[in-house]
Amino acid sequence: MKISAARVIVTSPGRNFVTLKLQTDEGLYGIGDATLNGRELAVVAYLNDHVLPCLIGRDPARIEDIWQFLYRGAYWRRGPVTMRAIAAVDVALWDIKAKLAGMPLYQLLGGRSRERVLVYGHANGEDLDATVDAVGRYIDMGYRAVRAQSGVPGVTLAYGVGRGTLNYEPADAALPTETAWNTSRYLDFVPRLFDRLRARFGNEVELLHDVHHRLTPMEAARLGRSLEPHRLFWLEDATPAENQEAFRLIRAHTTTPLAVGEVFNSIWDCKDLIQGQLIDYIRTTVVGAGGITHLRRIADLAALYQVRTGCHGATDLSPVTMGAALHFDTWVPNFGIQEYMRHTSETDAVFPHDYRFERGYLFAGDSPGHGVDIDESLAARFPYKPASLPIARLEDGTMWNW
Ligand code: KDG
Ligand code: MG
Repeated sequence: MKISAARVIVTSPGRNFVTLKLQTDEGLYGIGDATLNGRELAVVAYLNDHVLPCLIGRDPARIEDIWQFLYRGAYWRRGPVTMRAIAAVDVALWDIKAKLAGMPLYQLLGGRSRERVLVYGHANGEDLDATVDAVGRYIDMGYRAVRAQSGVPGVTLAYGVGRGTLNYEPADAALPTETAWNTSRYLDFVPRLFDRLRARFGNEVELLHDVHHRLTPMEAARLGRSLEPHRLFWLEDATPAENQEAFRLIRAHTTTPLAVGEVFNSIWDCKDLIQGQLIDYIRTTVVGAGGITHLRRIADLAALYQVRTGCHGATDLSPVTMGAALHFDTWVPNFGIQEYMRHTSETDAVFPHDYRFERGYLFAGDSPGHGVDIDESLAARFPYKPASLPIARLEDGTMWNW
């Protein structure tokens, strides 16, 4: 069998997605996600100009060799654009291999380690009352784990606050929206939010919170310590992790579990965090880090240090990533949790899939492959729309981490 054609499909059913379709000379095809929020066309160009011409005529069964060819062979290694392009190829190849075997992808990875995949949803509100109500709505929908984000009094456009729907999309304008940040107000507010949530919902529900890179290591340590009584499932991205060593300081001061890694794209971004046992959950996902082939290596390293997985699953990762991630989650021995932000109904229609949500869990389907397809004629009805992620500045105008 040979790869006979490769095509990139860009569609925007509510938001932009980049999908790779690899076809074989025997009629089988596989699809992979290559979406990079706000930088979609950079990955399209990388795939079209540098990756796809090298794939035609290759044996699709040689997943590992093609991965090494695209990673080592590029000379310029890593980075979000390269690793997303590699991920799209890798996932499409696993899809083909599993379809050829007539098996759901989790069977090829080693089979089931669990019956269902625990997920967390995103509750958010413009203020404390609205956020408490939003968490209640997620619990009513059956969620057992909920991420809570709230508007902060005195902070314009705090991270993670949606506009009253289940689908929060931060890439809201062609050019970046500017938001203003105030750390003191945030640090005073967050413990009050979790006081209210625990008082209202008790300890049964798992609660999570995303700092979205806004704090320094010492501020993060202070927040982690102040949230210890609220028994969070995790505190996410408490400080930027380019310097992995920074987490040592946070770790020394708090027992609140730490999660990081949605922006990582290789094992090298988290090697010290894992080996130093500086985190509890690794957030890297299939599309972010070179596909199933590389994510598996990260998970295996993490398992040695009792670090568990918590794959990124925001709506800017397409249903193809969600499908592949659910097969990975069904197999991976050191599974922690899976993020699950619901896609719009338009997106779900463009990407027919066989995974399903029930009472706080997602279930990978049993059809051969990763179980997600693309309806190309429907996709063509939603043309690409430029959209950027926001930026954050401190109140004096200094650029900050969004
Ligand atoms: O594109 C950026 C989003 O994926 C990110 O803001 C979502 O932080 C996020 C999360 O935890 O889902
Ligand atoms: Mg996050």
